[in-house]
Amino acid sequence: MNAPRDLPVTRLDAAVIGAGVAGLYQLHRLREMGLNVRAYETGSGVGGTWYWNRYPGARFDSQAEIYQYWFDEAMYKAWQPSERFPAQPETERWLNWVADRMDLKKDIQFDTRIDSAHFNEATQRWDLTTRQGERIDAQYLVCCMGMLSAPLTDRFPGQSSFQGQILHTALWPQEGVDLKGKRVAVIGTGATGIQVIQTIKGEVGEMTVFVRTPQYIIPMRNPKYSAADWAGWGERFHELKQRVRSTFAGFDYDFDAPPWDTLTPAEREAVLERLWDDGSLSLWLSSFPEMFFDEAVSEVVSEFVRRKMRDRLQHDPALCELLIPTDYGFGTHRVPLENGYLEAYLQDNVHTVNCRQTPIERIVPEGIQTADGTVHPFDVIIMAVGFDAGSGALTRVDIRGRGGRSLKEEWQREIRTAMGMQIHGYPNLFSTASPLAPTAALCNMTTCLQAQVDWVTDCIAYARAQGKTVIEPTREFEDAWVAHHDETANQTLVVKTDSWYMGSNVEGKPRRLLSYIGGVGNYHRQCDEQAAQGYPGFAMR
Ligand code: NA7
Repeated sequence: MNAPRDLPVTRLDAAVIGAGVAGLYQLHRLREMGLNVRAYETGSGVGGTWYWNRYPGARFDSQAEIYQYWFDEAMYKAWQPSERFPAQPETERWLNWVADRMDLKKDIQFDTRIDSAHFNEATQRWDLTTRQGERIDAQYLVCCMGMLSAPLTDRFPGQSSFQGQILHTALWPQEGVDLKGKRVAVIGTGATGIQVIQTIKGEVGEMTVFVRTPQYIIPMRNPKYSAADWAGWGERFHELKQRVRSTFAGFDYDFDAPPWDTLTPAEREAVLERLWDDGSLSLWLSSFPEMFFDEAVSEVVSEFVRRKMRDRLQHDPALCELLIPTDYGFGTHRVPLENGYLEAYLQDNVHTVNCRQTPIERIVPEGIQTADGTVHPFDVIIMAVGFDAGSGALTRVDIRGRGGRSLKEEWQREIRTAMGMQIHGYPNLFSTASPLAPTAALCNMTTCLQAQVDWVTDCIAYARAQGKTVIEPTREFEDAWVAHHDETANQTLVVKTDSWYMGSNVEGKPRRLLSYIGGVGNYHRQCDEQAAQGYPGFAMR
């Protein structure tokens, strides 16, 4: 299938899709290289995740000192985060400030959705069409479309019949939503649902939370940052920049507790207590790696967290049964940070529906009907039901590679990439935050996105310096990467737990751990080796 020929054509060296954390930096790097490059963004502003996710309570849970760009020390020092875990409005402001400082917006086309991208074998270039009626002819296509950018909006039958307001958290209206005194439903208790619930609990009239899978949580400690605090982080700029690239998950903490077997139960408990009190993801990503491999260790750590949760739920048997996980291990899927989430359920105006016992059947004009026939009436339904993660951003676009192969069709059978940055059969297509790299989930996003952008840029520069016009991973290298990815994943307990990490939240999605779990440092070492050896896993012509 070819793109329509009668649309106006823009000819580029490189087209970047997306103007979030990765897209902004990619645009900067390719522009710096002297390429004629343009970024295309569906939103009306920069920010990606931080443009779309405006729901109440949205914030990141990487510390501000490492959720940063590392290419400009002065820029790092000039921005002053207000707290350790800033909320969405501040992060959106920050990304706008970065884009303005780098003068990036003049090369970003907003309000533009790329509908198709076809590799033209005659010209060896990409042919893109936009929904707005434009064609783009580019040598390189770099997809910086985010790993959580394809929201699952059509989740329940009857959604359009609802007479109140129905909202997916990732498509929250810019003007906000007045929830004061309203009867509000929240469906979903993932990281997003938790942020929503704890934030709106004091504003709504009545709130009913539809809980299916309960979550382990860690209370967030979120102190304000003064100018002096930030100056202190600024002094550590070079050290942090190096460190985040080599730790397990791209944070400044790492698994540095002594081996589990060498400690007494009391000593283990002391480590867990210390990390719990840190109020960050360190309990998950820098405590005992053994919890990812050993069921017995996993159970001890899980029980530690359950105990904390029971205390906060005042040992209410029904709430504990509903809200404390028992059938999967702590950290085998995303652990949300929270602040007052569990306490919401102790309020008189907060009610629950146990979707394990009475699943949601459909949305009706008045509200939500559950399998027992009950209709729960609402004014507003908030769907915090997640995303087609990792692969969804790419499969929403009609991407066709060599021989007309369709990425959507291929990934319906099996999701595969070479190091998460290229795909065999799709020459000169690069991507960030895609499956089989740590950026698909298990990384502080700014760390891994920047490293991927740097790798992509260096790869393009290398090929050009060699006089090559086309780069594509070999089938053998991609096979080897997939095998390495699976082997690493299958040693862990993560593959046993259902969640978006495994693609199991989307019906029919092939099961595979989306994120590379061999560690960020290890991943970067392998990427660096490919580059240092002249990209032996990639064919250039
Ligand atoms: P998640 O983590 O995928 O959470 C989605 C939630 O929605 C989860 O609790 C689901 O329960 C629930 N859900 C989905 N479908 C249903 C139905 N049909 N009935 C009841 N409950 C349902 O998405 P988030 O947006 O919270 O977080 C995604 C990532 O964004 C997060 O990990 C951070 O990295 C940022 P289930 O677990 O399927 O039983």
